[in-house]
Amino acid sequence: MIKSRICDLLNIEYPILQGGMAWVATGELAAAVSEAGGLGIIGSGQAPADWVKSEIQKVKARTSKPFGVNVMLMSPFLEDVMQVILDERVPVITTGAGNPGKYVPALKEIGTKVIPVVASVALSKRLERAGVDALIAEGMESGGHIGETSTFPLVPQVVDAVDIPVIAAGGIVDGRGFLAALSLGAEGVQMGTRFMCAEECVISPKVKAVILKAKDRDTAITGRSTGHPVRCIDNRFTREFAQMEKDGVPVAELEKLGAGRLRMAMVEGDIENGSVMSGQVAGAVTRIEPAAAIVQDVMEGAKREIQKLNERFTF
Ligand code: TUI
Repeated sequence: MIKSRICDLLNIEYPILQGGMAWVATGELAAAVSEAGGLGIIGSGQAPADWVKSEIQKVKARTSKPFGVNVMLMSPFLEDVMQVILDERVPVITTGAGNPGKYVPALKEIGTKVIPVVASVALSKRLERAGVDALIAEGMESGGHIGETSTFPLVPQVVDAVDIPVIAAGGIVDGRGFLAALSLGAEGVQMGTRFMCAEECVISPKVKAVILKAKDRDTAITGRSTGHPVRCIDNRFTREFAQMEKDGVPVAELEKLGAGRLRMAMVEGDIENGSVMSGQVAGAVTRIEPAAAIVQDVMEGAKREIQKLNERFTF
């Protein structure tokens, strides 16, 4: 049993959150993770509010345990999605790609726990002052939209800067990473890439195959020139995009080129022309298995690692 303030705050058994990945984390996956004792999170991405509502209802039909919704703050449907979260009294909201400060009072008023994803100490301090319940400090080992600091330097600096609980994300895939995160001062972890290969994850099997085949150096970052760096599996599209950035193609044109690519990969299974967003840990994901097996493996692995440390070192 490894319990933390995160378990009490969120009313969950294990301090493991499943990343709210756009086009990936549907109600099926979120329900499976929550039912397994972690926190499943629906990824609303740039989806319209009625899609988010139906995924919330899917989770509620499958589990009575707490779950979350991730809100991508660059979504064109942001206000409507926030309203659905309020109407449905979603237990937990995580946010990404921006500052959710102005939404905190309304969410807190109905008892929704607010846990923004941050990539810097400055935003962490601002959000603690705004009254959020916890933070997810996400290193740039993560897939998708990322900051510029890696998990090892980021997490302890955020932990030292705030009093609220911190959850580590980015580069965590097993019990070793879980334990490392706790050593850095985190009280829980969020994992995305490994849950992409959960049986309950509804993405194209072609994407799962790409993750399983990936090695340690198979991701690439594009979009730095647009101000929105994104980590994906290196493919035809990332190479074309990188060349255009090098050639100085205007930002507006690059953004147009990137639109719809995540769906193209995750839903349509176009693994060469779509954005196969994935963390650097893709190389360490080796099998497709139920979400519950992933949660159990991380917890069991962490306990084994504690034993190993005690055998290997004298404290
Ligand atoms: O949000 C993510 N990862 C994502 S979102 C996404 S969907 C997407 N679609 C099209 C273009 C781009 C993305 C795919 N992956 N992770 C959480 C995260 N948030 N990582 C980094 C940040 C972040 C970055 C800057 C949070 C706040 C921030 O600064 C805001 C401020 O105002 O200071």
